[in-house]
Amino acid sequence: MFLKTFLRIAIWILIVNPVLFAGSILNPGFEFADPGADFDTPKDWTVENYAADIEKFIPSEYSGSKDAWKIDLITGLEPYEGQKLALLTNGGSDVTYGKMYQQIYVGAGEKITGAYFFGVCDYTTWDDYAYIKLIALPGSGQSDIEIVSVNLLDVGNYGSTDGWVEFESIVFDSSNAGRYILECAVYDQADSILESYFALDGFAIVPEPASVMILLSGLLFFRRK
Ligand SMILES: [Ca+2]
Ligand SMILES: [Ca+2]
Repeated sequence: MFLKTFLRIAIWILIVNPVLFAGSILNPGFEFADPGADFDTPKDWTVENYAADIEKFIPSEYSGSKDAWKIDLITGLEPYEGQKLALLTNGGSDVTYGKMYQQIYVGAGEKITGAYFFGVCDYTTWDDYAYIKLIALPGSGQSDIEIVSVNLLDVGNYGSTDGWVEFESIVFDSSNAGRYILECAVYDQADSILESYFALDGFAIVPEPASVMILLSGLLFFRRK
């Protein structure tokens, strides 16, 4: 009797649960845009200052140098996946950051993956920085979770990452699964004259095979008894 009940619950967790409670991000690959006056923004993402939905990132000439960038400045940066990517910048002497965010759900046994590019036109000690993080909803009892944190010191003066850098979050469990604000931003550390860029693409919420294995091994353990 107990075994039957347990098997039913286990099967429900394995089959029904991922369908009902699988995580979701809207427009995770930035393939869809909301038309804007100066630039299109990524659909389903709330944008502050500059976050553009573009087909290719070709750095324009601006006040900051890109002498140590590790991408071809002429051909630019192609999307990591699909036809489009999102580009954030803190450019503009009166704008100190660019940001986009949306509320997401991430389930137990899942992790968030994707790719970013970070390029600075600034130098130490004006350490511009960028991040991807989950912000806990008020009253949820959860804590903020950092996914990516990258700083001018990581790429050097007037430097950049070597193209796209793949990232993945922690694997969530029943204690921290739930709703969060997924926020991506690039900030000026001190001056806002020399800009930096943070490109993002290919976000996904994927099941971690190990957590499925733990469920399956638990099931086999009970079968043996
Ligand atoms: Ca894309
Ligand atoms: Ca700056």
